[in-house]
Amino acid sequence: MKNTHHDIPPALLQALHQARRVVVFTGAGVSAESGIATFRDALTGLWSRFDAQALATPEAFREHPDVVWGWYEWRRAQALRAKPNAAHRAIAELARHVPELAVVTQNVDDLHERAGSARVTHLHGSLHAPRCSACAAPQAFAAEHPDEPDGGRRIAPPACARCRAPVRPGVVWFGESLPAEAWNSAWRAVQACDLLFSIGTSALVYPAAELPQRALASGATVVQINPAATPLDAHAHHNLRGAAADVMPRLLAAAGFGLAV
Ligand code: BV8
Ligand code: ZN
Repeated sequence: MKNTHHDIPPALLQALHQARRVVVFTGAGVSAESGIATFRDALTGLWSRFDAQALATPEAFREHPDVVWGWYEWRRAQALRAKPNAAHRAIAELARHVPELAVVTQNVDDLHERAGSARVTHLHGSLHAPRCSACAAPQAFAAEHPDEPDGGRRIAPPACARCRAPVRPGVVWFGESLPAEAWNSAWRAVQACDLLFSIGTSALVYPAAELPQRALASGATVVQINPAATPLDAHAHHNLRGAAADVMPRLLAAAGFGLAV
């Protein structure tokens, strides 16, 4: 069948048709079209004077718990308002057309799950799993969430229901190690895959950014989807320049995996 979708290389379609184990590795760019600010530009208003890397740390939480908690509550409000976009849906649909597909995400929102992806590994935790900063007991959120479209505000973190220490966001901060279970399962999936998509990530944060390199080393085909260049450009077999919500549905259509109407 002639490839009517101009910029999906036939070699990529062939690799996709032959793939048995696929890994879809995603970053904040896959949620951008759902209105969730990518990590690098999640700093407006109150936080505009902070650098994301400085704010997403245990030190920042210790020094200004209300600024950090307020930032995460603002981001959680965004995530709760957001809807999965066509990229999330195409990734969920793709799993129906290949023998095995694992989603490994750096994102802390739950849009992959809400789009129907069954196997999702969160390397950097989740906005929806707060825990005690001292005894690590999981905490429930109070029903309401702050609705701060911008500017945000300081919010004192709640006290742990068990030991009264401050509750912290359930995410992995810079300088913290990734959850061993998540990292091991992502590593195993990448070792075994024959095709890895790297979608919407600047490929700058480690150890997550090692995963596409690992896939290349294991002989997998690596496909990158990003409107901008990243350090992965030089190594990926295919670089599809564009927005995930635009490219992913076209990729499935070109492969004859058209989204179920
Ligand atoms: C660890 C959760 C040690 C929190 C995050 C020097 C060299 C190398 C490494 C280091 C170093 N110094 C320090 C380190 C280690 C550090 C690190 O890698 N730093 C980097 C910045 C150099 N890593 C760590 O600290 C990690 N832990 O190493 O522990 C250790 C070891 C052993 C024992 C104990 C300790 C922990 C890293 C996890 C940090 N937490 N997130 C939160 O979310 O607040 S990472 C954070 O950045 C985000 O969560 C995100 O996951 C990650 C990467 O960002 P991206 O997802 O790529 O998003 P970004 O905004 O950067 O880019 C968006 C992309 O989308 C762009 O490319 C854009 O073009 C594209 N895009 C935009 N629109 C679209 C699109 N793509 C497609 N479609 C669109 N429409
Ligand atoms: Zn506690």
